[in-house]
Amino acid sequence: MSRVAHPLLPGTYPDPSICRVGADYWLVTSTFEYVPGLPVLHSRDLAHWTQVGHVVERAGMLDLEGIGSSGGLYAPTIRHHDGLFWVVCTLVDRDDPGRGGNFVVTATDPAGPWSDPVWLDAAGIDPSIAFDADGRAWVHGTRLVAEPEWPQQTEVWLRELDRETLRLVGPEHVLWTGAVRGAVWAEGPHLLEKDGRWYLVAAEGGTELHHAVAVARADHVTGPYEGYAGNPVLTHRHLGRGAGVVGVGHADLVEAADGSWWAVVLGSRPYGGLHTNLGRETFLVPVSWEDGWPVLAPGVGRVTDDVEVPFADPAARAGVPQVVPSGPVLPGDPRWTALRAPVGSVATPDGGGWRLPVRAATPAEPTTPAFLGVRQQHRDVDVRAVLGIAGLADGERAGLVVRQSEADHVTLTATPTGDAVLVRAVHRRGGVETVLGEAARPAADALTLGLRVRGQRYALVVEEGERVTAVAVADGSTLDSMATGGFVGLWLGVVATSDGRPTSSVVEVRAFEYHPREVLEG
Ligand code: 6LW
Repeated sequence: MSRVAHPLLPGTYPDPSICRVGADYWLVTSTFEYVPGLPVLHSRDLAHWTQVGHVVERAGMLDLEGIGSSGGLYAPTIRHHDGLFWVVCTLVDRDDPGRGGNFVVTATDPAGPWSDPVWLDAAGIDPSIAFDADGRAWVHGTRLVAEPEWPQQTEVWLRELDRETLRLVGPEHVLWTGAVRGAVWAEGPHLLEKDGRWYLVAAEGGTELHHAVAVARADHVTGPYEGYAGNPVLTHRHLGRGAGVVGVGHADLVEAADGSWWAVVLGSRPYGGLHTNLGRETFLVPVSWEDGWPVLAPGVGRVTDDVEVPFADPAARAGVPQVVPSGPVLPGDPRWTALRAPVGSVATPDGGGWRLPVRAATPAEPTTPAFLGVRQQHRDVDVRAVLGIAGLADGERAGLVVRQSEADHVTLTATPTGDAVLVRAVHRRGGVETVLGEAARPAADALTLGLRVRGQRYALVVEEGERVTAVAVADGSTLDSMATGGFVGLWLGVVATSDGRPTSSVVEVRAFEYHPREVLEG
């Protein structure tokens, strides 16, 4: 018995895509405006995952400058064929539909390096790629229907990819517009070949509460595709808002080494009302086949609290996903992300923290502020940042940020003002700033700022030895994507800004710690 606690990947790991090569499973997820982008995770048992790198990890590999929050890198697909790993993905600018598009990258080692992106001549989002028995590559994706029968009607298209030139060639085929008439966003399509038939697995209903997984099949990759009479094959849309996991969809199927089948899906765990601060997370469901059709979560029909993976490593502690170590987040930890481009941070000589150049940009702009952060992966978590602020010029500030987007975030920053340090908590909500609280401290070279997150209560604190003083408490239920729109959960990080003035200052992030407060069993 090897029961694996859900979610498989806590925090913002949406749109999971998975493939197996021999004994190894590889998984990628969306990262939007955060870089490095598209984490690559590895597992030997589907249960325990270790991040080995990122697909988009070189400066300049993709230009995300100016791309607003919840734009950026959407819904990658990872596949392996003939010694090569393939990732197809979309770079989205929600304010400029003419920018970005679908691209393909390849690597011989999924840990990288990945090739520079090659843009595909195809509109829409959520590209996927499948290889047939002859080695021909078939790219498919989702796009809005040109003359829709209903608003936000989308269609799944397919074209062959020339593997040498990486160009789409031959005729285009429209495969599918969803199982349900009137359903929005038939999306996240993945084609797979099994027992001489082609299966199209696609999400529909939109990525929020009505999300679902549907399936169609055909004798030829180009169709015609016949929808399954048992659709949808997985959804939580009928469970209501009180369900422990909502918005389940966007499945990718994989055959395990023992011949069993599995699907990774996204879903969200609301708390404190219909609020999903942890974003869309990755879950695992078993798959069986009946009469030539897949049954997701047979006998249960839903994502469960935990899942039995017979071949999972029993020595690994259940309930402790390996992507979430507790304690200091050191430079080199793959959880660190910046916004849109690297920020020029350098590990401190002791390797315990960062030297972070201050930037003129603030977190309110869709550019690259001096920000380094990690996903909020737990409902209850303590964060502590020890900040060396001696290098800040008067009026510059450095501190912590609870981030949803440019328009919605909370900062707790320290500003040297001569003989004192002003600590201020500000909530930027829908683009409007409100000071939540202030505290003055004597001038100092270093300061420890912290977050005490308990459900929707985000206490912003100053730590002085054992003494912990709350400067303000922010309401987390104003920050999640249900409240603000968008596709991401919250990030917790450090930020340093001169608020628009030219600067060459450097802040020392001497330590950044992330301590989940949930009691982990095992
Ligand atoms: C993604 C789409 C979706 O491209 O959300 O869940 C979008 N569905 O498939 C962003 O993650």
